[in-house]
Amino acid sequence: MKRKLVVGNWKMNGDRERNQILLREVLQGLPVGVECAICVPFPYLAQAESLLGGTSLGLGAQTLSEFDHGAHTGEVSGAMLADFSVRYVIVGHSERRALQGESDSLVARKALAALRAGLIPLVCIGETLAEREAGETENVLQRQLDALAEVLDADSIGRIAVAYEPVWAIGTGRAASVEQVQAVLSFVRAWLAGRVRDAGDVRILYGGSVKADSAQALFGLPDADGGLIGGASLEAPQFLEICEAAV
Ligand code: G2H
Repeated sequence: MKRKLVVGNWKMNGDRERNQILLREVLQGLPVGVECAICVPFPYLAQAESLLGGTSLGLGAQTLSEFDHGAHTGEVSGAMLADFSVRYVIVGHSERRALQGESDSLVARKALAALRAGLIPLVCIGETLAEREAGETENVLQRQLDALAEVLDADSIGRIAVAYEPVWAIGTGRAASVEQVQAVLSFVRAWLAGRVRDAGDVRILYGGSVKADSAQALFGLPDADGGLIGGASLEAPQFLEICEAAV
């Protein structure tokens, strides 16, 4: 049976001392029966790799280059991430789409680069508040998903995870309602079913202001396979409660 996946996205937070405390606390309370991971900033990959070695907490990164090597100053390749025991990589987070101008097609190429390196891309999609209020949610998601299918073949799509993160719910404390989330997750599942044979095996996560008190209801939705957790992953007790809610 497909276990749920809960991934902490530290974003640009942490330092060596705090990371060590946080990771030790998380490792002490990690539940079984759920797959958990944390996506740390690049400079802390080595530290996290050594603390996580031999544990069941997976290591992830927050982005990668679309290229495998070469003259791309400041970029980090999938192979480099794999070299630090990274298993997951977030691609297309809305903060990068908005602040770094990452396009739908670049996100798709990054997902492909992750798969080439043997990583699992967590591909983020989601609409802004203006798009939702204009009734454009499904069109936006369709466009973001279709861009993936331009670059990834069916087998590759079967190896990604999709994270639905409504932009208006990110870091705002305003999580989407369970009805809103399920409606989108089933839309994504239907899109997957049109492209891959075992669409039910592809994990679809929800992200956006998930907290310990909202996690259970969100993870209980028929098409929810886990969550991508930002702010709440920076405090061990809260992150652990969220992981527990996915068991
Ligand atoms: C959405 C989420 C993690 P938060 O960005 O990717 O962050 O839980 O803080 O809204």
